[in-house]
Amino acid sequence: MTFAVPALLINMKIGIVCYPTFGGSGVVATELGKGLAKLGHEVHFITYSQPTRLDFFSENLFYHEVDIKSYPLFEHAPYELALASKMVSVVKYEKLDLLHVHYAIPHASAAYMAKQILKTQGIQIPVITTLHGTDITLVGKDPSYEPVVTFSINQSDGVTSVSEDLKRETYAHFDVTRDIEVIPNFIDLDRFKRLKKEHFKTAICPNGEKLLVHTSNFRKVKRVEDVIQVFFEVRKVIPAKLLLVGDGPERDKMERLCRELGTCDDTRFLGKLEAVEEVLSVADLFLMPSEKESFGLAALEAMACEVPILTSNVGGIPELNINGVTGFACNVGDVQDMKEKALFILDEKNLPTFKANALARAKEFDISEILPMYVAYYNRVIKNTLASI
Ligand code: GMT
Repeated sequence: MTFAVPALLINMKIGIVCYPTFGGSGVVATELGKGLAKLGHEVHFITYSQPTRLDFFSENLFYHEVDIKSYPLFEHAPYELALASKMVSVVKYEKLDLLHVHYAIPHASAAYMAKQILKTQGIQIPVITTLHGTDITLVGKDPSYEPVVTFSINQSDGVTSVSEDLKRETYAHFDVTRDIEVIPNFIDLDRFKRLKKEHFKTAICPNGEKLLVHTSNFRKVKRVEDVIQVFFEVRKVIPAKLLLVGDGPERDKMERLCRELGTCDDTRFLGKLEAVEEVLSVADLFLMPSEKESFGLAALEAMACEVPILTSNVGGIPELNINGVTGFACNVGDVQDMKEKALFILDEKNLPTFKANALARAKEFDISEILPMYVAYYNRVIKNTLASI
């Protein structure tokens, strides 16, 4: 990786707060932290468990576990308070320059509380909140969270969103007065690339079948049932196999649907896989028929592995998937259209072009292009915050 290093604050001390699990926001936050550490910044992750992709040693990476103390009186342990307390101590003792929280709920409000506590101790800490998607489009809009989400976004010193569409959605549904900087998701093309895995392809598709792949957290919003229905339709026309990567609340239902449609012999549920690039390396088509999707990081990972994508046309997906070029973007739930578009892409006359286009587009989102945007934004926010004291 080669990055253009901005003139200001060469070595920052940055606190990153995220969900450390398999979700897209946690992946973006972890990869961002790793990229910043490679640039020489000191990065402190503050989470309730070790982020999934942070399982190695680096002199610039630190991990602070949030201690969640429970008590018989609590029906739910007060995570937000434990997180705010941990932020206070890490900012104070590690002398951080900035807190960057990913996913508004409850990270932005916990950061606000930490900031106020630190202020009483004479410490000013700028806070940046990155909006990832469901924190705005699903959960955040709910009246049980909306006032706190609006307040904590407005109280952040900087706000970023992962697509223009998510920025529009935020202004449409929340009384947000802050400027929102759009910084898209990114990919490390050194890791996500088409690997030589022909033996794997032969094992799954022994008769040259086309391989369709879907990866997600199997939540309702992902519409995994459409993946299975599209596959069912495609398989009526050409020999094909389906790999489903990930796990979540809809998994059982999806296994039942496969049994009902009689597609089980050609479908494999792989569960949570860390080396997803190995599966993507043998795929012919990636499916993302989501109901809502603020960016679609999983689709970008597929494109980096030279896999065309068939998606819905909602949210920020059209900012990634160029219709008719890198794949197709169809109306949510239009299985017939998706089937026709899938067959068009999978036609050997078209497939090589779609594959090449997918990779070319993915290159525009390489970490080396996007990381400098975060560094420049950090510098701007720190400068503005210091100027306003
Ligand atoms: O629901 C998910 O897909 C997970 C979620 C998350 O926050 O962990 O992903 C969201 O953030 C990703 C990273 O910015 C985006 O690429 C996904 O599009 C977004 N998911 C949705 O909007 C549904």
